[in-house]
Parts: sequence; structure tokens; C-alpha cells
Amino acid sequence: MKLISVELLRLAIPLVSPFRTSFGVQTSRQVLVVKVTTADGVVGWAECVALTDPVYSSEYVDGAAHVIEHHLMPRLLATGNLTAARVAGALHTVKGHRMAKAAIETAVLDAELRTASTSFATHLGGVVDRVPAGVSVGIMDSVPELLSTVEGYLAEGYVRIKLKIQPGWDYEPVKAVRERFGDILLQTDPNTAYTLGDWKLLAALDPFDLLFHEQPMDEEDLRGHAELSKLLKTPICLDESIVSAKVAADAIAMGACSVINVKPGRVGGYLESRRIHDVAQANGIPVWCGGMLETGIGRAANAALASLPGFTLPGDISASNRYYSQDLTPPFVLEDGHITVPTAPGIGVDPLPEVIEGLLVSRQQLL
Ligand code: OSB
Ligand code: MG
Repeated sequence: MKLISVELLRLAIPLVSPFRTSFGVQTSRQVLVVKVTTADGVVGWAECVALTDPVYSSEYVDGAAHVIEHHLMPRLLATGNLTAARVAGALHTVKGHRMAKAAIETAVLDAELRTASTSFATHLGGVVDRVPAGVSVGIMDSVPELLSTVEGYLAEGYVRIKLKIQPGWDYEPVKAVRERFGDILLQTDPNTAYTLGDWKLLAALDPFDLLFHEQPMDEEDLRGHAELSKLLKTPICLDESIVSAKVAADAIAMGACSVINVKPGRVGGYLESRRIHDVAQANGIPVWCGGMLETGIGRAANAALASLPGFTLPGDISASNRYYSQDLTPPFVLEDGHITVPTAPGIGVDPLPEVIEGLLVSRQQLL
């Protein structure tokens, strides 16, 4: 494949409601969209999932834009016989910056698969037509506010609720949701807010039959998570810690987790995501697809990933209207608690040009 154009679009999209986690409040998303055009005139799209500030991981929007322009693009453009499978190798001398790398690889893969008339789901090995939708519920000001929010999501049909928690917002909200809504699929995500010394705060949640706690402690603390898992009845799932298939294999071997959240941006792309799926599946570890408040561009590809056979738990793949009143693509909607996996070539959805133009902050031509 030969690229004749690479554009970096910056957009600003308001969220329908503020999303609060232990690392801060998001009220809008600044989205970097990568648009590539091949010599055949085929266009490939991807979004970079880095947040505005480096608070979930070290990556952030301005940093991602910088590393894409100054470090990734020169290496990409120097690659002969460009294919999506060669992108990771071409960018390998740049350390880290996985969300930026993922955006590049995904845009190339989208163009490649559109050219071949193959969908992401088919290429990755998907086996189902629709995936169960979970929803991530932010930290609220009060338990009644949380209960009415959760009630609304359950009424819409979401099949699993994830509660963001932190010390001081854990026992009461979890207990209230479990008591009010009974036998629903329920899990927590503290986003590294606890330490091993806090283990009793988490052990207090054991009676509530949670699916797991997601990333309770620091992302570099694999050994701590292995220790914590011995102290709790509730399983441990890792998110931030799992940045590659190699780390996934180590975490599994150490007993640091018994479930893995796969986020393509965090691990450098959909091809590495598939390797993590394969490592986990070989070890009997269930995986599920996480989210980063994606627009329809990223959501489409995530739905395809979640259709692989090892994705046996509902993902954070919600309907577009969970976050956006106007998505960048035709909206993903909830049908019977599920999201339909796109079947059209590539990511299977086309961004809406007038919406992109309307939300555009800047446009940079990199090639
Ligand atoms: O930790 O899973 C997380 C959103 C932004 C950054 C990190 C996380 C999240 C979510 C929401 O929990 C996932 C989604 O619905 O897209
Ligand atoms: Mg998480």
C-alpha cells in the first residue's frame, strides 16, 4: 500500500454528562482523528484514545499529536511495502506511546481492509454478530443520584454495570446498587486508587458478589496485585498494567489477575489486542473490551474486537448516546442490550463529513 495523504484532525466533542473517575472529571473529549488516503483513493480512519491530560496513562492529546508528527510519521513513511502488519515493527524504535502508535496502525489497517473488502471482525477472527453492552458509571455526588443513573441504564437494557470507585466512595455505593437492583452483573473500577494497605476497604466489598475489581492499585504493581488477590474473594482484573501481550503473560503467570480488560489504544493496536486475547485464552483467562470514551470511529473497531471468542464478559461498549448526543458516525444503538458488530469493510462505518467539519478545531496535513 502506498499512502498519498495523512491528515491529523483535532476535534472537540462535549460529553452528554460529566464523567468522574478517581483521576478527575471529563466534561468533553478532545479527539485526534487520523485519516490516511492510499494511492488507490481508499481512505482509512482511526481515533487516538489519549485523554487531554496524562491522568489515565502517561499519554495525552498534545503529546500524541507531537509524537505522531515528529517521530512516528517519518518512520511510517520510510517503510517500503507498507502493510498494517508491518506498522508496529516500523515504529518499534520509538518507546512507549502506544495510543499514538495504535491510531497509526488502525488507520492503515482500515485502509487495507477497505481495499480488500474485509471487515475488522472477519480479519481479527470474530465469531458473533453482536456483543453484550456494559456501561461504566462515574463517581457521583450522592448515592440517590447514582441509583437513578444506574436505574436509567438498566432500563435502556445495559447488561452489566461498572461502578467507578475510590476510598470514600466504595462500600456505600456498591451496597446500595446491589441491594436496589439485585442480581445484576456488577463490577468496580478504582483506576489505581488503592494501595495494598487499603486491602480491608476492598475486602469489605466481597459480600456483594462482584465480577471483579478492575485495576485497584498502581499500574506497575503486578506483585501487589498478586498479593491482593490472595486477600480478596473478589477476582482482580487488570487494565492500566496490561500494555502488551508480554506483560499479560507475566501478569497471568504471577497470579496478578484472573481477568483482563483489553483496550486497543493502551496496548498499541488491534493486532497486539488479538495477541493478548490469544495469550489469555490459552491460559483460561477471560477478557473483555474496555473503552476510552470512543466516538463511533473507535467504537466500531472495538465492537469487532469484542466479537472474538475469548471475549466472554460484556465490554465497555455502550451506545453512542451514553457519551455523545451527536457521534462522528451514524450512532451505535443498544438493541436488546447488545451492540451490532459492523460487517462492512474496514471499521465498517463512515465518519459524517459535516459533523467532523462542525467539531473541527484544527487540521494538519502530515503527508
Ligand atoms: O479505566 O476503563 C477505564 C474511560 C476513560 C479512561 C479510562 C477508563 C474509562 C472508562 C469508560 O471506564 C469506558 C468507556 O465507556 O468508554
Ligand atoms: Mg479501567
